[in-house]
Amino acid sequence: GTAQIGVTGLAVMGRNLARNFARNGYTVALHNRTASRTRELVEQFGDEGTFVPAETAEEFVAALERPRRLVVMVKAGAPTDAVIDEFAPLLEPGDMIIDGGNAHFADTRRREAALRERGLHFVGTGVSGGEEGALNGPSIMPGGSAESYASLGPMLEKISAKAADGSPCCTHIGPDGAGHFVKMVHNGIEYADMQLIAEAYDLLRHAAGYEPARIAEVFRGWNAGRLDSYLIEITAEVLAHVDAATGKPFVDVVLDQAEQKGTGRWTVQIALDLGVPVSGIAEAVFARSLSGHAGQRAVGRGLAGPTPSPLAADEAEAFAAQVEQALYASKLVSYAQGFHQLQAAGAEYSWTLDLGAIAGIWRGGCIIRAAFLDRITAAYAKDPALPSLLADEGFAAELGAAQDAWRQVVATATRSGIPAPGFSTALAYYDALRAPRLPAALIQGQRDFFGAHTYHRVDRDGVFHTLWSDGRVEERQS
Ligand code: NBP
Repeated sequence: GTAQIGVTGLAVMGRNLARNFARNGYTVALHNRTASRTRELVEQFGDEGTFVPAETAEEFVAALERPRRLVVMVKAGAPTDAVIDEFAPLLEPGDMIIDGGNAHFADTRRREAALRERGLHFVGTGVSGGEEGALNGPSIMPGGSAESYASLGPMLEKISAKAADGSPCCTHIGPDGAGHFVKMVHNGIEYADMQLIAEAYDLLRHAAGYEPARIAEVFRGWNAGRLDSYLIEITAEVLAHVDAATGKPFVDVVLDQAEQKGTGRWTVQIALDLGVPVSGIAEAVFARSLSGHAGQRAVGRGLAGPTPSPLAADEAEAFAAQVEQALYASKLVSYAQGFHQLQAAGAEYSWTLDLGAIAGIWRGGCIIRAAFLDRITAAYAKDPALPSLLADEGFAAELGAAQDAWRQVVATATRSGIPAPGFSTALAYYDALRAPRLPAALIQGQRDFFGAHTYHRVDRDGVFHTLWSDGRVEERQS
């Protein structure tokens, strides 16, 4: 075969990835379960590069140069297994199957182990940036063996987005499911970012009394500062948009029930298993879920709230500046939590994750791209063993400077009866980290009381249980 790469699964994502490879000079073999999609691609975009269309799996495999690089871009789940079962028997040792779908990392670990037994490389790869990214340069998070990356990496780096400094938004993340894991946490962080931005909007609208067009202006201003990011930029556009049919702000004609495809939920489920407090991501997932429970929300219409006390015009401007501080601080906390989850997963699954490099490849081609990610890369460059992003001096100083405003914003939200779960939980996390003593000591006492679950002491080593009926303390074998 002559094709350096093949793509099977030619819906929006696969088609655009195939075109991206072709536009970058690679010969691309094409295959899809329904052959009409393959023909359509060649008819519409055949002049963009060199394509080798194949109708059958055998033709497709024969079109590829060896070792074969076969990108699977089908619906995640059972379809991915079906495609693997179809192609694996046709492949030879050293060949690579690259799964670019949104697979659960546990499925990727299972598939990688099974294919490794047969001498095949399975490269679970996170691809971010939607169809637009797939065509013009996504952020790419490949897992799998280092050997496969040596052969595949340069091609993926070539078609990836480039950061402002020109570096590719693609790096070898780590073995087996590491790439899909990192993509999942990326999506979880995206949920938290979106929720925090939405809370900032809600507060500016209902506490400061700003109209959507005015809030769009505020966001444009923020986008010129440290919050400079794709999500802030598009938020300003959405808020400035006027519905053509009604002449109303677009945001006022959209049903306020947020949907989700599941990667945020996975992030939280796995964080619970790992014991990592990703409260910002969790609140974001719960907030979407709450928004969709129309029946529960109908009950809320009968519940009392505070007497409205809108801010005066001169207070509103100062408040908007405080919201910027609260948003930045809360964002920093949710990134610190997400990176804690990556750190914990690295330890659990024996992946050596380069956290600074991961922040680096999110600078372009993906939804959470932001100027701020350079700072995260710099923080890990300064100290690769940083236990938390909040341990970085620069970030800690910014949180210290933001905290008064942050507290004011959370207090205003509470007083005004405006829900701000993202801001509130981020602040609670910050304060919990700062606390010299946590009431966890009391919880240990309760556990020992009702279940003899034992406790450790601050003044002596060992495991203890109090005989609660008479106050005597027993030392237990640990
Ligand atoms: P879809 O997720 O809609 O999947 C459609 C493709 O899967 C078609 O090529 C279809 O073939 C193929 N397929 C199915 Br369904 N069942 C199959 C089976 N049993 N055997 C073989 N092929 C099968 O496509 P997409 O939206 O392009 O997404 C592709 C992957 O990329 C997904 O895993 C998705 O989660 C991920 N992703 C999507 C985005 C995005 O923005 N859409 C972003 C990032 C990642 P057919 O033509 O014969 O029906």
